[in-house]
Amino acid sequence: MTRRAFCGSMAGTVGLATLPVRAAGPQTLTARVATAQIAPPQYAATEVWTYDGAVPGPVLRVPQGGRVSRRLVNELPVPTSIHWHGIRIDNAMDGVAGLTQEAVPPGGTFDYDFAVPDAGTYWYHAHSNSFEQVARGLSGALIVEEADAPEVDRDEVLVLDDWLLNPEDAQFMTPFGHPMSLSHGGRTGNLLGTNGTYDLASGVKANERLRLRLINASNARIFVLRLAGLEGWTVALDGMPLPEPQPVEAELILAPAQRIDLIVDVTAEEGETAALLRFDDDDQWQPQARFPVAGQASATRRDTPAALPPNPRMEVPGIDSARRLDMVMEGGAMGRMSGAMMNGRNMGFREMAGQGQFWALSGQVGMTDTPFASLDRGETVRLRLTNDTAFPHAMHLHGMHFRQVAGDGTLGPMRDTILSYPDELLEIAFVADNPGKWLFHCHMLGHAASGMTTWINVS
Ligand SMILES: [Cu+2]
Repeated sequence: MTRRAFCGSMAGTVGLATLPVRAAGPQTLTARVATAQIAPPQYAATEVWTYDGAVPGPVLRVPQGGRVSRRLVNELPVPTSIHWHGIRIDNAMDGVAGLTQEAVPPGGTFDYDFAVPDAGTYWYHAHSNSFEQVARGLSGALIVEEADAPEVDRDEVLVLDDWLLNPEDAQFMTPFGHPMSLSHGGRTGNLLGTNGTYDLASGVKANERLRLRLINASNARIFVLRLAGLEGWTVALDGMPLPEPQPVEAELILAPAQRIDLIVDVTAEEGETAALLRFDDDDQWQPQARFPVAGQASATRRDTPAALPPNPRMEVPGIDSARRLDMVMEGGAMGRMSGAMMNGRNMGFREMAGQGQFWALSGQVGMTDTPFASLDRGETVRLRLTNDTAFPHAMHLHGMHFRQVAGDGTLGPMRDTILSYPDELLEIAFVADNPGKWLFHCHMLGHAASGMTTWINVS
C-alpha cells in the first residue's frame, strides 16, 4: 500500500502539470484518521492521522515564485493547524496555533494561501500539539521547483521517519508526551522507514542520475546516513542551495526537520542494490531506502553537476555591527538547572517536572506574552546559543533562514534548523527581514512542548 502511495504521488506530480486549472473551488488538504501498513505485513495496519489519507501526506509541488493555496479541512477529532517548514512565509500563514492563528477546530477549515520565494525542499506538518500530531503522521513534503532545474533522470522525495509502535498490535504507544522521553532525547521510534513504509525499494538503472530530497520528519531522531552504490554531491541544505556541490565523502547528519538535497549517480552495477544506509540503534548500518539496479541508463557517469541557482536574499551582511543576542538552553534529565521562570513565577525544577515541563531557554519555560527579542525589520542579528544540557537539540527559526557564524567569523550554509550539541557554543546570524511573530524552538518536538519554545517579533 505504501509503495503504491509513493508511486502514486510521483504519478500525481506528472498529472498535475498537465491538468487544466480548476475553474472553481479551492484545493483542499484534509486532515483525517486513516489506517496505513507502515509495519511489516505480518503486523496489523496502524491507525494514523493523515493529510488526504496518506502517510506521509501528498507531495505538494509548486514552481518558485508561485503560490500554495490549500484549504485545510479538519476531520480530526482535535484542533489542528499546518506549519510550512522553511518557507519564508507571510506570518499569518505560518500555522502556529496560539501565535499566528487559532487552531482549526474539528469540522472547521482554514485557507492557506502564500507565495513561495525560494526553490528547494521544504515540508509541512501539524503545529498544534505537534509532539503528538506529527508522530501520528501529519507531515508531508513541499517541493518548490527551480525554473531552471538541474538535469537529473529522476527526482525522488524521501521522507525519513520513525514510529513508536506497540509490537503487540502495531498501534502507536501512548502517551506521546511520556515524561521519560520529554526529559531525555525525545520520542524515538522502534520502527524506522521512508515514505510511510519500513522497507522502501525503488528501482534504478546503472549510471542513472537521481536527485534525492531527504526530509527528516521524525519527532526526535538524528539520522546518521551513508551512501552505498551511489556517489554524488550535496547541493542544498534546508532548501537553500550551496554555492558549490559538495562531494558526499563522509556520513550525512540529518537532525529532525532538516533537509538535504543530493544529486547522486548510481554506481552499483546491474543486479546489485544501491542504498541509503542509516546507522542503527544496534550500531549496524541498515538500509533506510533500497535502490535495486536493473538496466543501464548510460555507459558512463556524467560530469559534476552545476550548483543549483541561488535563491533571493541569501546574504547576511553586516555581522560585525549586528545586534547580539544570547540564549542558554537548560534543563532536562542529567542537567544542571535548579529552576526557571514559568507562568510568571520562579519555579523549582521538581515543581516544573510535576507539570510536565523540563526545559528552559534563558531561564524561561515555554511561551510568554512578550517576545524573547523585538527586532527591527531589516536589521542583522547574531544569536549565540549555549547548550547547557546533556542532549542535542535541533533549533528551528520560523520565517527566516540563518547562517552559522564560525569562530573565525566566516558564515556557514543557510539553514532553518541547526543541531546543537551538549556543551557546544553555537552562533547564528540572520537578517530580520520578515515582519511578524516567529517561533524559535527545539524541533525535538517533545522538548518544544516541555519548555524549549520561545518567539521573536520583527516589526
Ligand atoms: Cu531539544
